[in-house]
Amino acid sequence: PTARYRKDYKAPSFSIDTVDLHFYLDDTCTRVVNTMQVQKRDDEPDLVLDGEQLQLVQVTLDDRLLVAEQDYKVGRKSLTIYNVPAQFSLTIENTINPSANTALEGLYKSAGVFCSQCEAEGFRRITYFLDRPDVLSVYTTTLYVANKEEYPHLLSNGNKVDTGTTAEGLSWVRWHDPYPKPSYLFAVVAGDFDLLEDTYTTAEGRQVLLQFFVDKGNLNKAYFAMEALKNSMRWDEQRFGLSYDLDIYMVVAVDFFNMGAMENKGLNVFNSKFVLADEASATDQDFINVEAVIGHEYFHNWTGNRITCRDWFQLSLKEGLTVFREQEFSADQGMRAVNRIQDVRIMRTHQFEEDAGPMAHAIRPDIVVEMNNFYTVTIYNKGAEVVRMLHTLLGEQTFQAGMRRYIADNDGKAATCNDFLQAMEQASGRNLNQFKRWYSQAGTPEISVQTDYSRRQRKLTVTISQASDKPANAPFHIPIQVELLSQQGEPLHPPELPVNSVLELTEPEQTFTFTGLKEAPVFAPLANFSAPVKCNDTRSLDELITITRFAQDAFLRWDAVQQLYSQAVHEAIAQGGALTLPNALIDGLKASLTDGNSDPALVALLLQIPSEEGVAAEFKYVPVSAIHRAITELHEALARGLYTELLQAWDMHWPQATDKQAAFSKEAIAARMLCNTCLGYLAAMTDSEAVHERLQRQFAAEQSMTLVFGALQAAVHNQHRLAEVQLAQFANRWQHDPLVMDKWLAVQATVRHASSIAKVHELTEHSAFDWSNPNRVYALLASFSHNFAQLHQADGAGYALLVSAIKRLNTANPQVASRLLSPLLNWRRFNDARQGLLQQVLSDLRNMPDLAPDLFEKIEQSLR
Ligand code: B3K
Ligand code: ZN
Repeated sequence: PTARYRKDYKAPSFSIDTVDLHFYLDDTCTRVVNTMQVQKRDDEPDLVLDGEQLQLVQVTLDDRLLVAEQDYKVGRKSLTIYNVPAQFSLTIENTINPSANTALEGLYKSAGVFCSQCEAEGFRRITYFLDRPDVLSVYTTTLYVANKEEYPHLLSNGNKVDTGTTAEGLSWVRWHDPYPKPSYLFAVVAGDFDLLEDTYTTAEGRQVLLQFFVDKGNLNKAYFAMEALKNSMRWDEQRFGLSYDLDIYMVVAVDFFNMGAMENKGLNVFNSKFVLADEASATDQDFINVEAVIGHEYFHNWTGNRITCRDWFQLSLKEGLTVFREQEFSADQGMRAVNRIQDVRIMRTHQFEEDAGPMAHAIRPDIVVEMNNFYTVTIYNKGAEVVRMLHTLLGEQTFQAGMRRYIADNDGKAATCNDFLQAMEQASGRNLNQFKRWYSQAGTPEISVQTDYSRRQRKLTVTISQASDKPANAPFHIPIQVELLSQQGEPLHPPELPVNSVLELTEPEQTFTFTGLKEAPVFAPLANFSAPVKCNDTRSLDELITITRFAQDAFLRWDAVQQLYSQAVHEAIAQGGALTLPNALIDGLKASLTDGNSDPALVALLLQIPSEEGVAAEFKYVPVSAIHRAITELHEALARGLYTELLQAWDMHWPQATDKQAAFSKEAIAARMLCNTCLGYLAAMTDSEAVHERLQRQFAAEQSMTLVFGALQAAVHNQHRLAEVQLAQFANRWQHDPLVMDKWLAVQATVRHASSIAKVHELTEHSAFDWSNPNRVYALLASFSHNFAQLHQADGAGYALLVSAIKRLNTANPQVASRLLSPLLNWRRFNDARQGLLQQVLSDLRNMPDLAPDLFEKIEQSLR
């Protein structure tokens, strides 16, 4: 495998204006006939098309059948046509084997359904093509099947324009997509589904037919997703002024899919877990995820499809921006603070970790071996944070003006991150030159804050400095939203503080002064997590407690509590002694738990302690077992210290959590969040009858998977004596539903106990598990790979378990294998013994025959 560099970008030598595709669908030998109208764009004599795993049948150029070797050459991953004219029609006929396609990239057949996945470079597994995002073509697609009963639905992008039967008796359906698009947005689906239909009328007055195709018998689980789609369409009109542009929008839910979903023009393909949901089988979080992913794919129609990426190095142009839009959509649905805190957790545990490891990359990377490896938390979530920083700096109005400008200037084109920034510059009149470094520099900056108060001058001097974990980095332009509080907790707004409370740090070190302050205020930086940075915190316990009680911003209050947890954990680790929590913290948590007026969702988040993985990310050298011990002690200390209040809170919120009238209201969701959190601690009190009874009561709340699974998770993770029976009952009740059984697999893989390794091993033999289905592999093995202390067991048993799975998936499904590999890459941060074990498993993997490029790239980066 070879690396590609961003700096080497060269515009394509040919354009392909139209593509006329004919698919003769067959399980093992699908015939593809692809006719393209091609034009030369420079003086390149030969046309070199991409193609992988294709059987070429014949090539015709302007009605002339070409001769192999003389007119063209077939390479392992290309087809070169010699000396082509300035303008010509080219017809390529080839066959593919969809049944043998276990990598689920290109055209594949699984569970009786033909389905395609082309992003990033899967179209070349369907036919020979210029498979790059800056080649935009108008597609017409005809699908032929022998047996219409087996495949009543034959789908592709755009509008259905014709149907018929051939002389040989094949049924066919033809689709035409009027919008030029890159090949990665192409899709076909053929299968037998139940169909849910609705309509939406856009602000422009267009009547859009909305269709959801789901597995037979699952129609009642698609209503929520349909509502989410309509909400997304309305929201994008209201907040961004963007309307849908075709007369039909289709969503197909499939069971075999490598990732969440795919935004193919007019024909989204979804992993069924992000479409299907009803209360008995899906948790509130599942519903929230469905809404978010439906929104995300819909929002791509403008940010991704109408304006696409010039090359794959620009991936964050569409992904970062679309995640930002998705986050704003979710927040506008009503739980903004809760969403923000959850997004920050993802950044801190996963993105900071990636940025500190061997695969660290800027949101616009410079070098790529396997593109599929770059659908990362950095490109997606940090990309969204960078867009959010622009939004913070510019404000909603100016940001929206920038969006309008971006769209006006780039609609119908393949754009770059710089095009986006230029539109924002033009709309705002601001110079974003320094801000651009967020696109080119990897790593997590760390800011340090020092305050100095002069009573005589009534003046606060704040010195903020920034440092980077990547020595070559130049200073970033960092928006730091702040709050100033009096000792009594009143908000202060000295004249020097800008109206939006955003300080702009552009130098390595900068001083800000605030006057007219009668007493030393509490200075709280990074409100709303205004920048994806670490903050070297030296604030006193008293200051942190003031923030937890009085900050206006929910993230600041939450973060101050996180600081207190983190301090306790770090002290316990440093001293090797027992963990102690400040009384003021315990008292504060007690007060929140029993306060009937505080938002139970936010209380639940306050009680969420850092994960082992999250704590590990704070260490340069990771003390695995000390972290494990400290987190266990923290969990137990809270369970013991808050026992009475946890019970009280559970009892207080139980009626709301089970209120049938308000089933999916914000209030009910919040109540269930808190009941689950309380039980998650209480189940550690294994001798308590009161807990036993509530665990049983909540597990019996059959109408709500949120509650049932919350109880199961509490019992299993605390190794409560109810765990075994509940696991058995749950399996018995849900064995017919693989998406629910995924939860059952995951909960067992995440037990923070040495027994989890043997358990996971045993579960790979269970009938609920299936190596060929990515959802099953993620549920069991990816879940285990984040069970930090168990993966990193000193004897290497955790590594062995993961590595045998990776070996097994290397050729069958490299994308899935590659996801499992990531937690093993950062070996330099462990002790000598673990370093040795990890280096050994990585070089073992490297020596595998047929090592997939996805794995090759990561292993090389890690061992270099
Ligand atoms: N664009 C797709 C991801 C494709 C991943 C290819 N390995 C889904 C999304 O981000 O919306
Ligand atoms: Zn996306």
